[in-house]
Amino acid sequence: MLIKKPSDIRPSEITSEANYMNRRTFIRAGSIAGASILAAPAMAAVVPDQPRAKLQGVIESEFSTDETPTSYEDVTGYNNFYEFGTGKEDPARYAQEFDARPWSITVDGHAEKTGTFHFEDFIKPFDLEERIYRMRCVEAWSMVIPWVGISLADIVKHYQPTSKAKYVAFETLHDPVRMPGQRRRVLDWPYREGLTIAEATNPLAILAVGVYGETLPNQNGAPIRLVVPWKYGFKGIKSIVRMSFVEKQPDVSWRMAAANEYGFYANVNPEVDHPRWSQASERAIGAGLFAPRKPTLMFNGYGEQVAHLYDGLDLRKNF
Ligand SMILES: Nc1nc2c(c(=O)[nH]1)N[C@H]1C(S)=C(S)[C@@H](COP(=O)(O)O)O[C@H]1N2
Ligand SMILES: [Mo]
Repeated sequence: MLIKKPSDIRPSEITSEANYMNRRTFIRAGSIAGASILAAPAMAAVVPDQPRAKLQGVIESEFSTDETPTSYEDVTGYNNFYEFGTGKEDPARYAQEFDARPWSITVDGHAEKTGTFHFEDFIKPFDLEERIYRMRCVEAWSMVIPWVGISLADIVKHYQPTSKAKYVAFETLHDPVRMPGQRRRVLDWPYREGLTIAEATNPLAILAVGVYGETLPNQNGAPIRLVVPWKYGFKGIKSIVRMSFVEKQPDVSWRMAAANEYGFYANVNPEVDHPRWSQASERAIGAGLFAPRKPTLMFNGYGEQVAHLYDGLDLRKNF
């Protein structure tokens, strides 16, 4: 079971859980009230510009899994971030000198509000939440990661996309001086990703700014990266500098590289194999060499929350 239901809550947790839910309801009621006195979030999100700095005012999310998180060492030492090399240990080694400040994010396309914002101003209107999510890489390994992030739905709504906006596209910084892996054409830079508006406004999608209660290490996508727990890890684009509201399905990096292997949707699906390997089971990073592989769950176990997004869509064709 992934997400706690009331019946799973231990008696000792009930008081804090109830307080938390009340606070959450209050916060949501406040944001629905629009321009009223309750409109401001409980906390203006603030993220220190130092690596491994403690994040303050983080709300616990109701969406967390109750699985034990993967160790900090594995979460920050076994990564995919081709801008810093293609080996799993390259990002931790070669991203250390990267300075993720100053940072700005451009919001453009079909939205009422657009512009270029300092990272600090971009995150300020929102709440910071800790969400412990199960992550599944297309390479058939998985982790459980305590992200700290902002609801992507809240961010999207803030910019008021128009009816023409059918997708949200994201881009990573393109700077071969600061990101040495971009000097090789292993991908068509910048790294690009996208979601439908319905996916981007699903409550499970977040833009993460921290992990394990601290600011995001460079190798995990500082200062801000996407996390979509029901999709393969490659959808979780790192070090985002652009968010565009677009009408047509955007180009996305791995599909551009190999359209027969990687689709736009990239939903975790044990029934649809990658052309070169099975997607039916996964290896939990940190569980040890002899630990049995775990069966992979449809939508990574988040089906109850997201299956409706794909009603009527053939998930074999739209992989
Ligand atoms: N910009 C960028 N984002 C990226 C990647 C990348 O190479 N470049 N790799 C993706 C892949 S394949 C995975 S599995 C996740 C890994 O995230 P993590 O290292 O924080 O676990 O990042 C994704 N985001
Ligand atoms: Mo991945």
